Amino acid sequence: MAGTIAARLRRALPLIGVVAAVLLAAFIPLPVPTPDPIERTIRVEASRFAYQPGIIRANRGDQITIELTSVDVVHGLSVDGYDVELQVDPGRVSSVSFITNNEGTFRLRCSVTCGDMHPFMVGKLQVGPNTLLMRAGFLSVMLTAIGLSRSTRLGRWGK
Ligand SMILES: [Cu+2]
Repeated sequence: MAGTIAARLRRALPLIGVVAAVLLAAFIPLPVPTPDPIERTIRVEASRFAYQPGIIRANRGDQITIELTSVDVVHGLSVDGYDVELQVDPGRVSSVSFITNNEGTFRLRCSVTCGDMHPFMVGKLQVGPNTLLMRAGFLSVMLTAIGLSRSTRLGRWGK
């Protein structure tokens, strides 16, 4: 009886290892060097119906100043997840400063109805390092290690 339980456990062991590796990869705090916060000014040009640049990248804790200009009609800019909202007349500059405290990807939206495609006038604010790729790499290393340890163990039993 005890033998069958042990055998079952032994068979389940690789699966437990894989599950543990996936959980580790998903939640382990990675030794990502956190860059010192900096101040940066980004000039964003609004036109119907896009922002240029469309993606603003920052690290957590940076002080961002967005200088918004418009080349055609009145546009706005608000950032999901942040208390940021500004409007700009064509040919003028409006600016707003804020600290990127929230990590993740946030949508920029035009807050002034500026034409047919206005709802599609969006951009992105990306805050923080992208650790997804590093986590995937870590996971594949772990799985390879589990696979190797398993095959060497089987080899030993074979003798
Ligand atoms: Cu607009």
